[in-house]
Amino acid sequence: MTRLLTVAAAQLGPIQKAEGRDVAVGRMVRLMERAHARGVQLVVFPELAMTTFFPRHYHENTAEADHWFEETMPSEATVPLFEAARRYGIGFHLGYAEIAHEPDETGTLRRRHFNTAILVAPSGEILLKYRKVHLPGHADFKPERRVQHLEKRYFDVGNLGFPVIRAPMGGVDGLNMGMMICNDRRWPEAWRVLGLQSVELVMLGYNTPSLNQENSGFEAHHLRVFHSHLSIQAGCYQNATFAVATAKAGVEDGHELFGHSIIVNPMGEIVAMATSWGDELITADCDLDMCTLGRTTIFDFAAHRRPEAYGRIVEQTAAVAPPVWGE
Ligand code: ING
Repeated sequence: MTRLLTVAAAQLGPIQKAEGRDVAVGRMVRLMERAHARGVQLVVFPELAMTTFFPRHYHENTAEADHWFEETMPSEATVPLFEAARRYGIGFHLGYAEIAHEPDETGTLRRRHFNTAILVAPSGEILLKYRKVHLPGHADFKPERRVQHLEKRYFDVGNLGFPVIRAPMGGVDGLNMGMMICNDRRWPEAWRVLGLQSVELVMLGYNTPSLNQENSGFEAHHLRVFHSHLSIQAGCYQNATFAVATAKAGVEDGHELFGHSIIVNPMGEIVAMATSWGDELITADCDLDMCTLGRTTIFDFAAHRRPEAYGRIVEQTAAVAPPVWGE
């Protein structure tokens, strides 16, 4: 029996700092309507999908950024999404800023902040939650930067690992689904941890500036999209999985994010790509049995991986250069 799932990347155009969540959620519901008309069974929305990319804005008192976060899920702002999911029988992935009251690593109950994504079944049940592990940028104001990137200021490092669940979706009885968020896609370790759980569909949202904001060297503009696609295509090929990668794009209060959302198959091929930097729905029929070839031949992990040679990957954080020859 063919395991076929019709998926969509529901790319969002810009959300201005002054715009409320209702504006973005309204646009997202309209994208779900369009997805329903195309027979889509699972929609992937971007990272931090309901608000502007607020980590570009500095707040001395980080509590001033709390209004960008959801304290419950579903939250009042997201109810229309859960209602649309039920109405259309569509599952959805949503990226948002999460405040959670839970113990930290010392066991102290705290009000914690995460860059979070959830997978929601058509019934409204939250099937999976992931919290962003690789937080790029910096924690303190950096005057030399063109634009700040303060994810390390506003978010805790994700504490859920990279989970994969096997759950029904669309007409498929059991499908291995996992997530990552934005910068995670640049780290092969994230893909491999999902691959070691036999993931078949990776969902990821991103908000990525179209120009280098670090002022620390020349980076040709076209490389921004190239590096994003390279990372996702490699991740899919090397772990024999599909991925749906969805951008929030366009110019937010003068700051440009690139779009070019893509859906990639287990051979690493881009099977659909957005070409605007606005609200755009791209779709693909994923034959999940396409994952089998890679994971039973070239990426048959049981047959070919040699963990005894990989110690550095978990033993080291920073790179350690070798001693100079002959010294
Ligand atoms: N954004 C960017 C990303 O990883 C970035 C940050 C851009 C890092 C380009 C390095 C190079 O796509 C988020 N939100 O992670």
